[in-house]
Amino acid sequence: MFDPNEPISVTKDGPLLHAKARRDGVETVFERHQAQQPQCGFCDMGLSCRICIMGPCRVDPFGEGPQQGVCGADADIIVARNLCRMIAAGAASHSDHGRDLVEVLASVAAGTAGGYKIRNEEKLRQLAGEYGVALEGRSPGEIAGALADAMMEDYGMRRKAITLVKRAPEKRRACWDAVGITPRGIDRETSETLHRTHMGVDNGWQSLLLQGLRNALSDGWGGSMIATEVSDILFGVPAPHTTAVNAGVLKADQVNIVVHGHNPVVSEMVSAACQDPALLAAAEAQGAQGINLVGVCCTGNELLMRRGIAMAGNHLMTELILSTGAVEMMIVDYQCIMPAIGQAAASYHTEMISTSDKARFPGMDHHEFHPQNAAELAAGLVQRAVDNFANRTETYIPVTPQAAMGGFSVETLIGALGGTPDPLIEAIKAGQIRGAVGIVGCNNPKIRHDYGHVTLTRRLIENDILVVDTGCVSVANAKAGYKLPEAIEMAGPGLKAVCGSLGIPPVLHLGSCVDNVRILVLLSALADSLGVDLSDLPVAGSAPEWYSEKAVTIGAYFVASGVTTHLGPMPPIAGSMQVVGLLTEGLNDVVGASFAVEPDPQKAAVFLQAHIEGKRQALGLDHRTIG
Ligand code: SF4
Ligand code: MSK
Repeated sequence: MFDPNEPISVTKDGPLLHAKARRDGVETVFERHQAQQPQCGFCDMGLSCRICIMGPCRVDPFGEGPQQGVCGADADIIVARNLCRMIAAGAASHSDHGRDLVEVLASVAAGTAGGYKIRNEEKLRQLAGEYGVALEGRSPGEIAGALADAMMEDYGMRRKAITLVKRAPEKRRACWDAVGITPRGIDRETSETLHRTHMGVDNGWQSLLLQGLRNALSDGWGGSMIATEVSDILFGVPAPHTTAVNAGVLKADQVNIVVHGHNPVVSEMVSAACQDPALLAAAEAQGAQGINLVGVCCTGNELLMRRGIAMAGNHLMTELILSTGAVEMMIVDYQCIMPAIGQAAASYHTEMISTSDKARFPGMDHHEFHPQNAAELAAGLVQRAVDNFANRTETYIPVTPQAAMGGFSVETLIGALGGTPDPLIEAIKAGQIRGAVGIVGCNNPKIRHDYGHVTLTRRLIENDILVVDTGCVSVANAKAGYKLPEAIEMAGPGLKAVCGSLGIPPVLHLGSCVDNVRILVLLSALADSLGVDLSDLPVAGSAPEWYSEKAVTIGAYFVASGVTTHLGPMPPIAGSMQVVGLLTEGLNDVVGASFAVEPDPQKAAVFLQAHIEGKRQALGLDHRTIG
C-alpha cells in the first residue's frame, strides 16, 4: 500500500512530479487511494452484491453472519456473477472501441470520412479474404465497405462462431467447441453474460464462469482483434521506431499537446494537424520552437507504434504530467481517463478537451470528433493549444528523456526473423530462449508505481525468457531502459545472443491494450509451426499491476486460449474457494491453462520460470529445475 513517506514510483520522474503536485496543492490518485483506506473487505472478496434492489446484500466470510443474499444467492454464485460482470464490462469496452473503428472504415468506404483513408491496402485485402469478401474487380473502397459489413455481422447473432477464431490453432478451436465456449457474436456474448447474471437466471457458478470465458474470447478473438486489424488498415501496420519516454519528453520551449485514452481515431488526426505548416508557423509566432505531441496510456501506445511519437507516461502518471505546468492541452478519448484530471489541470493553464460522444469528464471542454469533422476539429484544437502557449507560467520538467524502441507488429517481427517464425522456434528448441511471457496491463496504486512491471521483466530476461509487452507496462519497461538493443546486456546469455544477432531489445513493445491480440496471433503462428496447441507452448501471460475490468477480460481470454496467466493484485474472488479453485487449478483440465495470483514480482518470476520449464519438459525439450 502507498506509504506517503516513501517515493510513489520506482522511476525518477514519478516521485519528483508527485512532490511538485503536492507543493501545488494538487491531489493525486495516490492521496485519494490513501483516503479510501480501509477499503471494503466484502467487496474486496467479491462477497457483496447489488445486482437487485432487494439488496444490497453481503455474505459473511467468517460464517457468523448471513451466508446468502435476500434471493438466496450464496458466496459462490455472488462471486462468480460479480467476476462475470467485470469480464462483460471489459469485453464491452474493447469491443466498442473496435466498433468505432469499423464505423470509420465504413465511412471511408462511403467517402464521408474526411481526412481518413486506407493506408494499408495489403492488410485490407488479407482481412477481406479472411472474411470471405470477394476481391476480384473491386476497388479498395468497395472492399472496405464489404469488410465493414462483414465485421458488423460479427457483432451480431447470425453466426455460429465469430470469424477470426479461425486464426486459432485447430486443437484450440476443438477445445472451445468441446467445452462449449466458442464465441458466437461479440455483442451477443456480453449481452448473454449480463442476462445470465441478472437475479434468477444462471445460478451455476461453473456455468457462469464458462460463459465468462466465452465472453472474454469474444473480445480477444473478436472486438479487440477487429480494433487492432482495422487500425492497421486505416493508420498503417506498426514498424519499429526509436522514440523517447518519461516526463522529460515534454519540451519547455515548445507547445506541448498530450493525447490520452485508447482509440487512435482522434489522436491520428491531432498528429496530422501538429505537422501542418500553418499551425507550426502560428506556434513560431507565439515564440515556441514547435508543436510537441506526446502520448500517455494506450492512445500514446497507438501513436508510438505507428509514428514513433514519444510517451510521457502511463496510467498513474497522468496527473503528474499535468503538474509540470508545461502542457498546453490534453486531448482525451476514452478508457482509463480518471475523472479527477480536469480538477488537477485547473491548477495550471492546461486546456482539457474531451472528444468522444460516449465519454464526458468534469472540468473538460467537449468537442465531439466524428469521421466527417475530425480533420477540421483537430486543426482547430491544435490552434487553440498554440494560443494557450502565451498563458504558460513556470514549467518543471525534472528529467531527461529515456530512449526506447517500440512498434513491433507480428508482421515486422516475423519480417525481422526472415519471414518465418522458425528462427524463434529454433532458439526455443535449442534452449537459448527458454520461452516467452506477455506482460500486460495497468498501474494500480496498491502497488508501488511500475515496481511490479520492471522487477518481473528484469528477472525474466535475466533468465533467458523473452518478454513482449503492451499497454502501461510498456512505458514502465521503456523508462527502465529495457527497450533498447543495448539492454541485451541485462539478459541471460541465450537471449542476449539471439536478440543481439537480430538487433532487437530483449523486451518487445507490441502495442496498446487491444493489441494483446497480436500476442495471440504470434503464439498461434508458433503453435502451428510446431504442430501443437497454444497450451503446449512454453509461454505465459502476466498482469503485475492490473486495475481495470478490461485487464480481467484480457487475462480470461489468455487463459481460455491456453496461456497460463499471472495476476499481481488479487481479483475479487477470495470469498469463494470454489471459484478460486476452478480459476487457479480446475481450468487446467478444461482449457489447459489457469490463473495464478502473486503480488510479489520476484516470486511471480520464479512461478513463471517454473511454468515455462514444465512446458519445455512436456514438449521433450531440455528443461531446468526451478525453485
Ligand atoms: Fe441480494 Fe440476490 Fe439481489 Fe444480489 S441478486 S442484491 S444477492 S437479493
Ligand atoms: S491504458 S487498461 S491502465 S494498460 Fe490501456 Fe493502461 Fe490498463 Fe488502461
